[in-house]
Amino acid sequence: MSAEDQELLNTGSDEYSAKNISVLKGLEAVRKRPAMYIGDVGTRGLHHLINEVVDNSIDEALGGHCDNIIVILHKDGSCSIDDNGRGIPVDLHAEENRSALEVVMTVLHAGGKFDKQNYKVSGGLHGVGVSVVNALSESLQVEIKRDGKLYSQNYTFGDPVAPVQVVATLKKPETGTKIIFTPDKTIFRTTKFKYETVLARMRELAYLNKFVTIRVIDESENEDITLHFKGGLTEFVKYLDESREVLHKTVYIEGEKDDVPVEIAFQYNSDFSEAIFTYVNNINTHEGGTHLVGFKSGLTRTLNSYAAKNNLIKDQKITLTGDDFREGLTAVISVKVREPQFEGQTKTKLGNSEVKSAVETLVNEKLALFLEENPSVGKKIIEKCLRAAEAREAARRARDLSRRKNAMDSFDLPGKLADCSITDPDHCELFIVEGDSAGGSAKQGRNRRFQAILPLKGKILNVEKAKLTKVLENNEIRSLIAALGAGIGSDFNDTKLRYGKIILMTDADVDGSHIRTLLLTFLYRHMKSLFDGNRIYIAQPPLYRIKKGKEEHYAFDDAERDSILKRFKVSAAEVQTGHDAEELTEEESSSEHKIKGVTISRYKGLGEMNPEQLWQTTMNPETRTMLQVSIENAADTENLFTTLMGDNVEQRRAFIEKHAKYVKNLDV
Ligand code: 0RA
Repeated sequence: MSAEDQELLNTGSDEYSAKNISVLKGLEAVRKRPAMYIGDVGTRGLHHLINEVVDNSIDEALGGHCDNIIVILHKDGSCSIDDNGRGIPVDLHAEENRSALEVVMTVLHAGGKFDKQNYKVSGGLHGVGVSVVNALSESLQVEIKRDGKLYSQNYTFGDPVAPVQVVATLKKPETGTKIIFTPDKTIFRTTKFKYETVLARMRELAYLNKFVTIRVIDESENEDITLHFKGGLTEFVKYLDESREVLHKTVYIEGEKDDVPVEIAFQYNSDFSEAIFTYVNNINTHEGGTHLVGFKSGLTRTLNSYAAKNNLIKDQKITLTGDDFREGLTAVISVKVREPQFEGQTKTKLGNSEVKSAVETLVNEKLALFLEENPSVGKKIIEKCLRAAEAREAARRARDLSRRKNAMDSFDLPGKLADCSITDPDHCELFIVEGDSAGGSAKQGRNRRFQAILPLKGKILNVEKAKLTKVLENNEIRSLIAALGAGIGSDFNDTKLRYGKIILMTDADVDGSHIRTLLLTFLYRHMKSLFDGNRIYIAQPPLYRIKKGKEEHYAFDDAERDSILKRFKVSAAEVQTGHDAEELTEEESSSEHKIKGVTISRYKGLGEMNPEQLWQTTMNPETRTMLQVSIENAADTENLFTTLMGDNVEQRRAFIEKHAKYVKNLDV
C-alpha cells in the first residue's frame, strides 16, 4: 500500500497496518490455494465465482430484502451481478477502522461478522464469501446503493485501489449491490464463462426461490432470459418431467416444523426411473441425507395407510415396498437448515437428524390431507405403485428361474470382452467400442496390459423407456454390467469396479453420437456414481489425416485441418472445392483426396483406421485427448436425458435445435 493510500484511509494507526497485513495474508492464502476455496481452477471453479456472489444476493432475498437479480456476461469477459437487496453496509467498521464494505470484500468469511439472521451455509464450497471472488479477480468493482447515495470501490487482485467513494446522489430511495469482476487469468485454466452453465444454476435458483426474478444475459451471444416461477417447486418438477407423460396433478407440500422450513413437490410419470432432487439452503445435496430419508419414510407410510384405508389393494398377496412407491416418481425437496452438517464423500449429504423427523411429520400430515382432498390422484398413484409391485414380483420370479444365467448373479465375463492382463482397477481402462470391426482394430491396437475392449453390437436398448426386467434381458447391457463387475442400481458398488476409466469410443457420426447417448443414459440411470467419481470419458478419434510425403498429421475438427493445411500452403477454399469435385455424399464412408501433393483422408468410422493409427491417435495415453464427462447441474442433466431419450419427439427436436452446441459438447 502506498503512503498516499494510507493517508486517504485517514487512519495512520499502527494497529490498522497490522490488521491490513493480516488481511492481505488471508487473501494471499486464497490466491495460493484457490482450490481449497472454490474446488478447482477449471470451469467449475470459475463458475463458482458467479455462484458465490449470487448466493449472497439470494441470502438477501431469503431475508425478504431482495426480489430482483441481474447476471450479465459481458463482451470483455467480465461478469456483473446486480441485486436490489439492502446493499453491503458502507459505514465505518469500528473494529477494523475502515468501511464495512472494504472489510466484506477483503476479509475471509467477513459475512459472519454481520450476524445475519439467515440460513447460513457452512458446508461444501458454499458461503466462502465474496472476498474469495475478489481475491481471484484481476479487477473488481463494487457499487452500492444505500442511504440515498451511490458508492463505489475498485480492487485489483483483492487489493483496494482507493477507499470507498460517493459517486452520485440517488433520485429514488433505492438500495442494492452490483459487483463486476474479471477473473484472474493467471489462476484459472479458462476464464470464459459459459452461458448454459450459468443459466442452469440460475434457473434452479429461480425455481427454488419463487419470489425472486433472475435475468441472465450473455452480451456476446445476444442471449437474454428472465427467470421467474410463481409456482416454485411445482413448476420445477414439471420442468424435470417436461418430456414425460405425467399421471396426475403435482402434489405440493409446504410447512415448517421445529424451525425447519420444508417445501416439497412431486408427481408420478409413466416411466420407471426415480428422480428425487434434494436441496439444503439452495444447495443440491447429491448424496441425499436426513431430509431424503424423512421424505421416503413419510411417503411410504402415508401411501400405504391411504391404500389400506381406502381398500385399494385387492390382491392380498401384494405388499407395497418403498421401491414400489418411487418407480416413476419425480420429486424436489427443499429445506432450510440454520446450521447444516454436511457429510459424505463430496460433502453433499445432510447429517442433521432433526430434519428427518421434521420432513417425515410434515409429509405424513400434509400428504394425507392432500390425498383426502384429491381422491382421484390418490387412486392413480396407488395403481401405479401396484403395477410396480407386480413387475417387481415378476422380475424376482424370473431371476429365481434363471439364477445362474443372470448377469447380476454370475461373475462370468462376457465372451467378447478382450480383458487386460493387470487387475488393479486404478490402472485399468475399459473401451466400450461401437461395432465388431472397430472392436477388432481396437483389440489389435491397444496396450493389452491395461486396456480392455468391449465391442457392442449396434444400438443398445433405450433404458429410459424400458422396465428394469427388460433392461436386464438385453444382451449388450448384460455384457456391460458383467464387464464392469460392480452391479447395478441400488446394488451398484463402486469398490468392485474392475476399471478406473470407462471410455466410450464411437464413430464421429450421427449413429455414433446416438449410441453414445444411449450408453450415457444407461450409465446415468443405473450407475450414477460413476459420474460423481469422474470415471466416464469419451474418446476423441480424429476426423482427418493429412499427409505430405513422409509427414503425417491428424486433425480433430475442421479448424485444425485448415490450420495444418495452411502450413502445407493449401487454403481452406481449395479444400472446399476438393470436396465438391468429389461429390462426397453422406452415405459414403470415407473419402480421400489430393491437393498439391497433400493427401487429406476423412475418417467416418473408427473401423477405417488401422490398429496402429487408432492407437496413435485415440488410445495412447501419451498422445490422446479425451473428454471427461461430468455433471455440472443435476437437475439440468435429468431434463437433458428425459428430453433426449423420451417419447416426446417434438420436444426433442426443439431441444436439440436449441441446445445443439450444448449437446454436441456433451456437457451433461
Ligand atoms: C453484509 C451485511 C449485509 C448485507 C451484505 C453483506 C450483502 C452482501 C452482498 C453480496 C451481493 N449482494 C449482497 N447484498 C448484501 C447486511 C446489510 C444490512 O444489515 O443492512
